[in-house]
Amino acid sequence: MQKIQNYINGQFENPINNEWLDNFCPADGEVYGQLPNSSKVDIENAYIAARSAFPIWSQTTIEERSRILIKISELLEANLQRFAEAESKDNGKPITLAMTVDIPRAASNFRFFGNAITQFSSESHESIGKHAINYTLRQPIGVVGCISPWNLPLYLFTWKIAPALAAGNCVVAKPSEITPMTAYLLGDICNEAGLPKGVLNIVHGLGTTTGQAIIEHPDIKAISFTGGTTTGAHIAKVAAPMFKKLSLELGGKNPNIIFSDCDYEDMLETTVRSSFSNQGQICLCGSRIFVEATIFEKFKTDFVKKVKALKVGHPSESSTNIGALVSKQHLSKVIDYLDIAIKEGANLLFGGKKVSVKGFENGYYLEPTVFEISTDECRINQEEVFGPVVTIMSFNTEDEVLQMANKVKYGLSATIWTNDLKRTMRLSTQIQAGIVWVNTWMLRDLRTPFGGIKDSGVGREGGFEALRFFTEAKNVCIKY
Ligand code: TXE
Repeated sequence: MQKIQNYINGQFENPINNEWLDNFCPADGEVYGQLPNSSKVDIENAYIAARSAFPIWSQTTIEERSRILIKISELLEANLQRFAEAESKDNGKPITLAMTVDIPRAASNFRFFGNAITQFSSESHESIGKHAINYTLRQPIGVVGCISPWNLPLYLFTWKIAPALAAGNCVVAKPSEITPMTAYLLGDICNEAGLPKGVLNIVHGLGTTTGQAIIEHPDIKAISFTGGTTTGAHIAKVAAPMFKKLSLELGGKNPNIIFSDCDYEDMLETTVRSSFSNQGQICLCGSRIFVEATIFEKFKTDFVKKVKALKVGHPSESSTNIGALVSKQHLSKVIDYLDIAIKEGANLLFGGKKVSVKGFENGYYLEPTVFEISTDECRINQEEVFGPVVTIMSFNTEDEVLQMANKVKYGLSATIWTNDLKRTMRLSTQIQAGIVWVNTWMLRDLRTPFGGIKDSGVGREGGFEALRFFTEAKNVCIKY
């Protein structure tokens, strides 16, 4: 059984209290490893290492920081297969997804921010008539905390770490206790790439203890967090009296709005993906599908036919479309929502049952599930299920669908399918979301801002937004 360790000051260490947590493989429900159940003391040690590394790292030239980040990216690419296998085993996601999305994107995160920092500039303003010049310094904050979830483990972990490091900060990071493996493997890669000791520290453990120690730490002055909305609210409350900078990327309940004038086949293919990729466990998944009444019946038939054809199977098989859900607890949360939907009168069009995969009967598999609903007020359409479950509902007018799209507490992303330019402009400005896709889904350009409004969070990451978050702006005014 593999025991993973914390990565502190460039070295691998057991937790001080020698306490361990089990790590389950979602594909078969077996314990296959252990991870540290770290305490406050481990976080303090990580903080001390980061603080000691900060004077040198923050003064390291931009070229050198960039070179090291790009080297990490290259090493991740060279180890693609090994990382993808680890990610798939730890999370239950199809290996094909880990090979084509998760690990390549983790490598891109380092490459992107390694390059972006060389282009990150600050402003200067001449105060005409006052004989003064102002310029703004963008200084690293110091030691920052990065806390990431289990759905896209290395992808989201590195999405935070890479800009934090690029900007000259030192980091105390905690991956999800449910999927710690690739973050653990990253430590060796960082050493090989020449990242100085203490610049990045990775501490494993539970959110309520290890994570809590990061957010409570008085000298960790910025926290970048991705996870559930309830946890996000808790972090905001703890951090507020210490005036920490916060970037919170939280849940979503995203509308996918389909008009009859769209490119139908493209829409259908993409809607299957936006519904069920990663077992529906992506905050950007379009779990509320609204279809214009004139094509509703056709869409219903075609969509359900495609969903029926998806293969639920062991994540390591290349033919698998839908792997295992991340944990037993999460599977049971999703199943509870199926019961709630039925009780509330939703019409089950397909799915809704656990799947027994031969040889892996204890794995956490669930059929992709489609409900037809007649009111958007039901819980299955309002609350974040975060599983392979979607609702479909028809609409008649643009105004009606806009109202329904906005009538949830979340505001992360939205997708619109139409070829009508004026409608595109009207809806994209009025939809309450941080990200709007038109005739596509999850097409990401890393230069663009990423984040949500309402209960989907505060702050933006991506591109220079992330570098702004991880720096303090200081204005200097010189009179001459
Ligand atoms: O997330 P948590 P959970 C949603 C999804 C899911 C729900 C709960 O609906 O069902 O959130 O998932 C750490 N101080 N998303 O419980 O708890 C925790 O250890 C500091 C949406 O798994 O928010 C982990 O590293 N840290 C989402 C991270 O927070 C704490 C992705 C996320 O865990 C902490 C995942 C604390 N007190 C779930 N408590 C998205 N936005 O993509 C927990 N953590």
